[in-house]
Amino acid sequence: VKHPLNSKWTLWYTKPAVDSSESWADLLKPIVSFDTVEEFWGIYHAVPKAADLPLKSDYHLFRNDIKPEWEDRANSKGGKWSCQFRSKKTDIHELWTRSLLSVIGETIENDEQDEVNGVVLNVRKNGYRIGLWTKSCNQANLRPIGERFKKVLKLSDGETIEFMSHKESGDRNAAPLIVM
Ligand code: M7G
Repeated sequence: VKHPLNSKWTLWYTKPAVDSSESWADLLKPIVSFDTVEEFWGIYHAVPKAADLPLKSDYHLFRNDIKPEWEDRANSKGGKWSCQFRSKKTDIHELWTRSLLSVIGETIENDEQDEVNGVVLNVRKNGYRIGLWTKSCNQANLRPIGERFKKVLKLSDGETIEFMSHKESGDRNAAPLIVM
């Protein structure tokens, strides 16, 4: 017996660029899609763990046929909640697993909501970053999702997440829309 998820999900991978001739689009590829709990766990155990990924790589898990890009119709008016983990002591495997489960199990938002498009893990020199991508920049919708995301990421008091619209994310001087 297989237990269906509410949506189909696709895991994407961005491989690290070897040289600057490789574009964003060359580096980003879909790996596998699934729509049941059992398929999810099979894939989860088959792919490299978060802590074993190389620098400058990303995992992206996105709903249905949404591409993990700002340009996708579902993302273009939205943004992301993001949290940076600089400490080497962070158990990124656990936090990424919790993030994946909250998204595919849809506990990150209320039943009547349809805000969350996907979740992204960036592996960078200055640490890991987990981003939760949303359809809109509607603050009333985003705040409760952000509160849940902080619990998923086990943040302590004083640790914050930031929401940035994708439109502004290219602008180095832009301030986040929400910090909490
Ligand atoms: P990043 O991986 O979000 O952050 O973006 P980083 O600075 O920590 O590495 C790195 C670069 O990847 C951006 O400056 C863009 O050139 C490219 N890039 C990232 N994203 C998410 C997109 C996207 O959605 N669309 C396009 N066209 N390029 C992107």
